[in-house]
Amino acid sequence: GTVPIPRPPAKPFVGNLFDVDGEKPILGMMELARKYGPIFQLEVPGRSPVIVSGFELVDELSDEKRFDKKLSAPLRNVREFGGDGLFTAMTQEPNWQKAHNILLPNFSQRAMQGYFPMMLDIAEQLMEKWERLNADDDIDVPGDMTRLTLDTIGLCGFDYRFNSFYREDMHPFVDAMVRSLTEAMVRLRRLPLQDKLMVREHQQFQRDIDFMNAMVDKLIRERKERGPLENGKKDLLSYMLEGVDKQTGERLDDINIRYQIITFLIAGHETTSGLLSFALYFLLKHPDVLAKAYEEVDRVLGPDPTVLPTFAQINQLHYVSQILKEALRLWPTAPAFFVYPYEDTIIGGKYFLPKEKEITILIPMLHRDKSVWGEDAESFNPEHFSREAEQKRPANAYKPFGNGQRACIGRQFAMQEATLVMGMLLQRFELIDHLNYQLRIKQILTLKPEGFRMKVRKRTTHAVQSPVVQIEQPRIEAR
Ligand code: FDE
Repeated sequence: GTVPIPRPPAKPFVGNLFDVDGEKPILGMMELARKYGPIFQLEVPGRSPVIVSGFELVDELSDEKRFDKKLSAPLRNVREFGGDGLFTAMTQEPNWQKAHNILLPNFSQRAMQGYFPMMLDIAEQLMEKWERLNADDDIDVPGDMTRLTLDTIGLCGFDYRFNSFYREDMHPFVDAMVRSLTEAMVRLRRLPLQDKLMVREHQQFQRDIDFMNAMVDKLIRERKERGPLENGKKDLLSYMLEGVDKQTGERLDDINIRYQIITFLIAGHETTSGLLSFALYFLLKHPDVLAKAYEEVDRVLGPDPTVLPTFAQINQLHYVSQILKEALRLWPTAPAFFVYPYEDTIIGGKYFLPKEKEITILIPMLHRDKSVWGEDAESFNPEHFSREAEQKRPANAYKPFGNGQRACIGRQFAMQEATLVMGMLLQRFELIDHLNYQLRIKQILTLKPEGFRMKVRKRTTHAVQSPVVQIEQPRIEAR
């Protein structure tokens, strides 16, 4: 037999709409998960999402024979500007498979080498900015990380320089994007009639969408006029324009390419900037971890910041990558994904789910499940990603990049970018927690540490004086 899914008590008419904080719905759901357990159901006007965070249930929901990605209410709102781009397309739409086939090879480990010089270009701009700060200047960490990640995806994706480090304010694309993402999220809290009355918000939403479309359409038009990039250089846009899907023999059309570009600009920078910000926050609060990270960076990159890191060296920063993974465990910056069952089904041996039911996978709580992460699941400890720990842990315990064929296509891209930047920062700077910053979470669909500021000072002492890896470098590169 089946048992009912636990439900927090609901109020008439609005149900649980106000049990979950409108500005930080993920934090509200985390609290409910602590109270009601690994599965519970909310009552919100028009829908009744099931929220799952226990490992065993998520493990079952990861079975792609039974479950597929759901275009949930938040994603349907994002679809107004993401269109049938990869993120907001349904798996069954022909454009999803087509774009997936065309673009997947451009995110392989091998493809990453091609993006490396462009990533380095933008990373150097961040280093130069921080090197030139005065002793009393402090840093808006998420702000600078957003500049970095936007400029990186702009350059690697579309040979476009947002030049965010050359301006005080953010590029107008960022404003339009942040406003649209915010609107996509706060709409969920409005009752249907109430939403109809938000005329100004709807007009602003439309203006922002028009702005993003116009900017991106111009980029595509200009590239078509100008032809391929010089010296055989390839960016994502070249692959989108040239790529042919082997399955159908078709190319992507211009409207779909527009949606892909907007998707990549958004997906490629919001989440990675949050990842770098959380990782820096954790380093500030864990001097022992920071010391180990310095030790590794000095050993692998050497003490001389004028010698730029190579692709091979960045791939050797294992401890740095453990730190990043651990940051994504506690605060996965894309904190939820959604699935539905193809057919009526039962999970956990007792919970009935009707066909097509929307299920939210609440990643931060999955990542705190003590049955797989151990008693110290709540604390920051990069040893959770030591080789032995990773081997022992079941695959579906860690899902910061989503699941299966609909998992993040930019995973390697984001990890390479973040490891490079973290390595270069640690090679150069001491981190100073001058405000004794206390973590507050900001959510605009993705998560970031709110109001996080710190200072840096150029490092004077390095653990290792001679760069050991420097000697091996030519050999590694020759492979
Ligand atoms: C995707 C993704 C996901 C899934 C979602 C769902 O399921 O709904 C997730 C969870 C993610 N993603 C996450 C993340 C994190 C980070 C750091 C990132 N991510 C990053 C990035 C970068 C880039 C470029 C990207 N990313 C992109 C992307 C895309 C396109 C997608 C969609 C895919 C398909 O096909 O579906 C994703 N991403 Fe990420």
